[in-house]
Amino acid sequence: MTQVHSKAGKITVFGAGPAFGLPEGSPFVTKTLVQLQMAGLPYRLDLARPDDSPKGQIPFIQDAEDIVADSTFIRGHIEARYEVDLDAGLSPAERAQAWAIERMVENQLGWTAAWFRFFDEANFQKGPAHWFDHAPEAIREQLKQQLLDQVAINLRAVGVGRHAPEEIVELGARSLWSLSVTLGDKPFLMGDRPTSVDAIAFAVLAQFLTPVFDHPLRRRAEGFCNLVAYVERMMTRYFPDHPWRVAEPAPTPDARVFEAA
Ligand SMILES: N[C@@H](CCC(=O)N[C@@H](CS)C(=O)NCC(=O)O)C(=O)O
Repeated sequence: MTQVHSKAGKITVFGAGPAFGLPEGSPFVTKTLVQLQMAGLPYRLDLARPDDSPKGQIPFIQDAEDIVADSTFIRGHIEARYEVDLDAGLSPAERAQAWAIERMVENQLGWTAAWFRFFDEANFQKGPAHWFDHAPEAIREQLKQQLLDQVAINLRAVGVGRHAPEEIVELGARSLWSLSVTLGDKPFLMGDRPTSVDAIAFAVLAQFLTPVFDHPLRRRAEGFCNLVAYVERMMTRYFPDHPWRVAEPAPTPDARVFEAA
């Protein structure tokens, strides 16, 4: 499946494609798609597996002869090559604050949502388990277990996976509160117009709020009305055709694991 955002685009973004009620299943790919739009650069989204990337993760992009992996380095590439500043208008102190928020969202908050997606059995079955729908039946369960084992290692490495579920909720809720207070009644995190940090904050918050998965952190996120409105605002602005939270969408079976192998 290929989604062509603009026929004129020369930048190809490699990502997961729509999934889980979201326009793009990976929050880091979503970040890149939003930042490309912020920069006014057309793109084309193609499906890829993390193994296809030089860094073993999505997103990565191809821009003419350059392949750039990792959303933050992709942003750096965009800003340098196309002479855009996604944080234009921000003071050095505001840029520093935005970076700190981004690190919290990427390196802590996102992992708390990931725990409930992979280690809540019902959520796993509705979501990531479908990545193996096209695998040979004889090895399907083994592959799911391998995935869970790898995610568990990652979650332990970042610390989140060492805690009880209720403690993970408290950690995640604290960061949701932090985002909610930072946003306040502004339209975007750093003020009246979107800047780079909005791309990842939106992407990760949408992962919490998608109706496909049910978990205590989704309900905590739903309690922050300004965050709910913020995600709707960003979704309308950057993915106007996406039917956001209109109904419980069917999970998107993702065949790329075996079709691309
Ligand atoms: N620091 C990376 C993180 C990217 C990332 O975690 N991507 C996930 C998908 S959301 C991935 O490819 N995971 C596969 C893996 O880590 O093996 C970035 O900003 O691009």
